[in-house]
Amino acid sequence: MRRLDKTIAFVPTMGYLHEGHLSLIKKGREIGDSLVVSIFVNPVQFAPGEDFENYPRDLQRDLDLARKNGADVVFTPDDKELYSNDYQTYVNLKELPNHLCGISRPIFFSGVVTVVTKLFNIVKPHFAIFGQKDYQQLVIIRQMVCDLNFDIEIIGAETLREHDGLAMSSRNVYLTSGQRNSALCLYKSLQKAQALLSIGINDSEKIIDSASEIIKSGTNTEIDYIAICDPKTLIDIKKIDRQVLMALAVKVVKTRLIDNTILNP
Ligand code: PAJ
Repeated sequence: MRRLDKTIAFVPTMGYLHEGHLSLIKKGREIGDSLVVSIFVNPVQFAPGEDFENYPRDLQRDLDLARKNGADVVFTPDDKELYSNDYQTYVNLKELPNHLCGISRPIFFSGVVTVVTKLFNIVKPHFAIFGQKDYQQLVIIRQMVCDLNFDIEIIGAETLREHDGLAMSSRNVYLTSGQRNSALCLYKSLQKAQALLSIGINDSEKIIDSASEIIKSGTNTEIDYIAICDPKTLIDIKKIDRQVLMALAVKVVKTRLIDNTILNP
């Protein structure tokens, strides 16, 4: 495609595709002359004890969905194809992973950035699309592309939600119906935060306390973090006097869920 002077759009995923993934795929279809989707449950971004083995997989269904939504190529390498027995190289960032999800998942972003680097080198896209649902991941990929001089435009895409606000995620299948109900506390606390800010409460601590109350009032919920921070550096902000990122991670029994929003004063 490059030799034909055609552009390549790329959507990396770990599969078990949902509407959120499909919205990225549709965007990719619009942006590039050709569209590559990858499906690869990347072992090096899971720590021991996390859900690598149980991560939901359904390749046949994914291939059908990818094809129906406009993918020209679906790249589905196996583990040994990307990580041979003598594999040695990992890509790490100095600052951005030391916040939010990186604190409780210390090897996660090294694994993500390593696989995305490899996928970029294999696919050689002009554009790559990532969801804002994984906001820290998006910021980190943008930084890596800039730092390592990849000639790739990174495009951020909006978070798709279920009708009641729950952010779509492959991991939502782990939730029982009771747990799914508890999981709504993530979205509710983000909405409440914007409501508080709109009536002039701009103290991050107060907004985080209110979110924390909402989450704790749900059954079987355990807060990993709630943060209000600069959307580029991810450094905490105490007084909200400009656009900020509010991000949170909550465990509902064993399922760790994340969500975020941009708050506007
Ligand atoms: P995965 O969780 O499969 O997500 C693939 C892409 O879909 C990511 O860019 C993610 O932000 C986006 N996405 C997930 N849920 C979404 C939603 N509700 N709305 C819109 N977009 C959504 O993120 C990964 O895989 C991996 O870390 C990967 C980048 C593929 C590296 O292994």
